[in-house]
Amino acid sequence: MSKVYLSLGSNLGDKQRNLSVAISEIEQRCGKVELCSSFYSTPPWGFNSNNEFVNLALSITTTLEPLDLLNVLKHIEQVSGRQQKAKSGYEDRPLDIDILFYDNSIINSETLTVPHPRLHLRLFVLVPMNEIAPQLIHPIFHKTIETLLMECNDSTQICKI
Ligand code: PH2
Ligand code: MG
Ligand code: MG
Repeated sequence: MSKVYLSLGSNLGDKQRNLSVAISEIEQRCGKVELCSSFYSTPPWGFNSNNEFVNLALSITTTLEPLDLLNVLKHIEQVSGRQQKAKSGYEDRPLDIDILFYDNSIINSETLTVPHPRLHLRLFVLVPMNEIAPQLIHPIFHKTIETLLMECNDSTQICKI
């Protein structure tokens, strides 16, 4: 059984509903949802859009291997109405699910990088993660989430819903 941390985000449609549906899909298809953060309203990071995001983090226990888990999560994104990804850059989306951590694994395959390579740069990931796992240690930086949050230079305004 593996312990996995996920980041969920939505900035199109009924965002909170998209996320709630995603959480129950994850529970049905991937494994038990152990912890779930609050929902946060966050400005788009890394691209311009008028549509604010709602973001959260959760932990699950799963028997799925990393690439199988990725495929199931992609399927859940597509069922939520997400179109195929733009060729480059970020875009608005009804649902995005990213694998942040998979046990202590470091994975660099063509389709999956774990830990998520930009998680330490993003308050919309670190603030929800700090709520559910402040003492979790990043297997590459060897720092806790709490420390990564203190050291993060992101100055965007994010607030609990
Ligand atoms: N996801 C991105 C890019 N920018 N910004 C916010 N606030 N929330 C996101 O989930 C997000 C983003 C790429 O997946
Ligand atoms: Mg993402
Ligand atoms: Mg993604």
